[in-house]
Amino acid sequence: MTTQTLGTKTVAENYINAVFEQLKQKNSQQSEFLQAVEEIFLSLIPVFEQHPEYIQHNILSRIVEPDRIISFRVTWQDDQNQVQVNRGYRVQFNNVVGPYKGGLRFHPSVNESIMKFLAFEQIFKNALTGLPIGGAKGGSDFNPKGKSNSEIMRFCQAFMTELYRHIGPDVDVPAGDIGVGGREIGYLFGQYKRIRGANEAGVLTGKSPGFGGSLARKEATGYGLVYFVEEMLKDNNETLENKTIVVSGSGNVAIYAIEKLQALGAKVVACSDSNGYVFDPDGIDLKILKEIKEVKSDRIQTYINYRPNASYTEDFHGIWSIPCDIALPCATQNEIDGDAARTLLANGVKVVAEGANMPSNLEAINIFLENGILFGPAKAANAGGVATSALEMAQNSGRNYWTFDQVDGKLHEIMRNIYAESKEAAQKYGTPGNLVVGSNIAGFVKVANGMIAEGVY
Ligand code: NDP
Ligand code: 2IT
Repeated sequence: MTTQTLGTKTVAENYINAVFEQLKQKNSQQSEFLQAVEEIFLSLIPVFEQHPEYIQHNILSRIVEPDRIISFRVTWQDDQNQVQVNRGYRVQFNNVVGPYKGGLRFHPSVNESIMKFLAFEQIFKNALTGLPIGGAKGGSDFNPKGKSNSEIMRFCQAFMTELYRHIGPDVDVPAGDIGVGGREIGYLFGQYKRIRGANEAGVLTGKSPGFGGSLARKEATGYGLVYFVEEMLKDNNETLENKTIVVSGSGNVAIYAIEKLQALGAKVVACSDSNGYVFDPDGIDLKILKEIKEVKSDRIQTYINYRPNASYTEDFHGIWSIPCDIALPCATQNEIDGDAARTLLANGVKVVAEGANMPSNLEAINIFLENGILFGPAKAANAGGVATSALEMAQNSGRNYWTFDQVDGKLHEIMRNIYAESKEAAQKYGTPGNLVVGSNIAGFVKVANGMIAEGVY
């Protein structure tokens, strides 16, 4: 662990350090996974000091080991009839609170470490929503960029041909993540249905509302993030009105965060993709952004063809040098390092909230917290997506649909509750205002208590 815990001697700290050391030895190559675990472990020291029963039940050693990791070959044919091979994963980490639940990521960087970090975080995020969902993640090192629609379809069908035997509406319910949106979920669902010979709508979420999908699921992560930021601001007698905001990424989470921010009177001046970022001093034109990304699947660079005052810079990380009141990283893990955090700080940022999973590294988080920045951690701030997935599961079980406003209203309430619970846990355990500690503890306690109640297994 970092110096924060070195040289200390309490029973709780010794236990936490020992489990982490063992984990490091066993998983020495898995830097993202170790990073996610370290962040949570650092938050849990006060909890273990007050709850020796968690040590007695050896909760930490149990919780860091996934229930199972499924890895499989995905073989498919490209448009030139060449046979291609990718690796697929599903990490079923913990189902104490409910069926395994979490997205699928299709991106060339996908490996076991990234799958495990995402699935591990999902356990606590999902518990925080207050809904009965456990933690999982899956995906493939398949690169969707440049693939035709037919290739995407054949890949999704091949992926599901292996995955179907491991999932089910009461077992494990995948959804989207990077590179997996409504189109991919449709192809995956079609294949699952054909293989099973039954329409089990609740096996996947993020479906089209035409065949069991929930209204507002597409918008939910971005909207939920903004509802969470509103709560943070409200506690400081502030609103989003006229705030200057930088949002990284230009995918599902970024687009719908921008939509809600603009509806609430904020000005979003920049967004990005993995090649670079655009700065639009007049405010990002959402209609153009949607046209580029959702209709044409084009690069963000083309935005400047439509907007003469906008500029493009070929450097994804440079986006954090744009002065703003609020920064919302919505692209990927570790996109904000210590240097980016210091730059944001020097330029006067007041609020940072994470739409992506683990976008800030540990150094960046510490810089934000030490300098009094209002910091909304991913597990809490981006939980609106998976929460609405759970609402989709509820609608599928009830064989009905709720209206957009009904779902959005429930999402709003869930985000308010997550904020309140995280804030309360931070206060209770001696770090008022620290939502990293608060959300980690609030999520962890639900899972740990469930593990004790359900017995050793
Ligand atoms: P999308 O695939 O829709 O969009 C991802 C965006 O991030 C794209 O602009 C993409 O650029 C950029 N990006 C992806 N990988 C990288 C990278 N390695 N470096 C730089 N830029 C990158 O994904 P989502 O919007 O769904 O997901 C974004 C983040 O939000 C992820 O961290 C995901 O885990 C998290 N999240 C998503 C939820 C959901 O419901 N979808 C829920 C909660 C969290 P490019 O097009 O160039 O690849
Ligand atoms: O990281 C996430 O929470 C997601 N990608 C959404 C998962 C889900 O099951 O909706």
